[in-house]
Amino acid sequence: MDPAGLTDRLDSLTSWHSDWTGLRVGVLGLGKTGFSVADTLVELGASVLVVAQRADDSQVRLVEVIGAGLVLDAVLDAPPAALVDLAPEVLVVSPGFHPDHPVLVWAEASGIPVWGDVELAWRLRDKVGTPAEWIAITGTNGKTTTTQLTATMLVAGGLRAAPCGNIGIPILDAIRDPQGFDVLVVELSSYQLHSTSSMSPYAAVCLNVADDHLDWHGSAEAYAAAKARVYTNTRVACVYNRSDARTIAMVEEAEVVEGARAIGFGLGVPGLSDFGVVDGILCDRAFTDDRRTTALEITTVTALAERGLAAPHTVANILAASALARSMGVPIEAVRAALATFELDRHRIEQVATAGGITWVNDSKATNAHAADASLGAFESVVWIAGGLLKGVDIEPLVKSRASKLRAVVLIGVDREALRNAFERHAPGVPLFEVDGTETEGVMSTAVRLASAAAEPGDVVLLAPAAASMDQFVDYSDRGDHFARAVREHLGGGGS
Ligand code: UMA
Repeated sequence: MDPAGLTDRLDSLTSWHSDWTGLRVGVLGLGKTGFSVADTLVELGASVLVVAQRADDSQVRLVEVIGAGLVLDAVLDAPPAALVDLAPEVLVVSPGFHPDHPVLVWAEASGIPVWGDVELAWRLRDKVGTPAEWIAITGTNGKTTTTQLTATMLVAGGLRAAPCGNIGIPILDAIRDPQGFDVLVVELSSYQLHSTSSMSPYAAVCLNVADDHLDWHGSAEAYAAAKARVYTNTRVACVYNRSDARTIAMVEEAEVVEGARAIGFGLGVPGLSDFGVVDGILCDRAFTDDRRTTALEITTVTALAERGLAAPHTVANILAASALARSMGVPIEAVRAALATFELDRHRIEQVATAGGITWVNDSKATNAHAADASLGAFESVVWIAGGLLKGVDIEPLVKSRASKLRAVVLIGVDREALRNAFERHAPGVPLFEVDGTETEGVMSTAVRLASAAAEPGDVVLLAPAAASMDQFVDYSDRGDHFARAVREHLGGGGS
């Protein structure tokens, strides 16, 4: 097919009910995303070839069962012959593939359009009757909590809503749910936004932007530009963080649908059209009849503190979720009801034990400097367990700004040198211990032993690594589990 004809055909594929039969598609990756893409496209009658560097046995069998082709190539430094022979009309890429991957470079040079699964899902969203509205959530930190909380608020308001996307449920699985949804709350990573262009969400938020995934995007600007795409074509509410200049600029510069409102959130006193905090009361000053003179009370910081939800960044996430839910017309009473039962997922500022006046906190989810900064900000005097894979991010500003509240630091992981240098330069007075070695088992027990020796009554021992975990652990939850187990073993039943 000539390039113009090809473009026309792809442009016309905007519905589940379009004619996808015979469309030649390469699917790159065979994790959660790749399988959901292949399964969907085979169902639609497309001709699908999956290409991946690795896959487990059950995934390989499932691809056979659904009737897609599969090429496994551990190196994959060039497009496999079978993919070239297929001459795909579109390539659907899994988010973990780096944009410079040889197969993506080949696709670009060959004029083959590259979509992510979110792009495909947006086009297919009308499978089950009236398409669900989408609420799109991104940001460096807080995405998953905000996504879960928003979905909980929508359900409390009587809507059929589901969280999906980067949170772990492929969005193509959500749009194929036989019952359908009123609203999908879609957590989007910067990787997914990079390969999405048609989406037009009802409401969108970028919670915050700090350096992360620089090794993937190449620069802080490219990373922020990917995040900014969340607001493109937003129809009703662009929710932004009043204390993050980059999210404010994103909304100002976004191409949104005429009439979309900008709604701010932040820990300070809210302006008109904002969510904020006045005298310890979380308020909605955006969706009230008389927002000039009144604000609606959502809850209080004291009430949140009783339920472990009062860390400043958690309060910010609650305000953002409230803004998104209220933009969909959820009554304030339903927002309150959702907050009364909501619990943070594990590994997020999770109190593991207290013993001898020392509190042990697992915030393994703090996989970058920004998250670790928020975590350190929630405590007064900390023995900090940090380190892992730093992902190309400069750790010095964090060490410099938080040095004054550190009793001691325990370094783990492969990228210790950058952290050690940062401490030598900016916090030479903070006692520093290192856990040598990279095998998983001993790391946390040694770290816990060192931290325990350094901690004094009143201190918090905080696992908030500011780094990814894959150098030593399966993922952040595995890292957190190892920490919690090591703490319990160390305390030997002496903690609570
Ligand atoms: N693969 C290769 N070569 C590569 C990269 C991937 O062959 O260079 C193949 C392998 O077959 C591998 C598969 O691709 O098994 C994995 O694909 P993937 O890494 O894109 O991951 P998925 O299993 O498809 O999961 C993805 C998200 N993962 C990433 O973005 C890395 C999941 O987010 C998401 O939950 C899922 O889609 C459903 O939408 C996880 C994540 O770590 C939680 N996200 C990052 C984050 O939150 O920081 C962005």
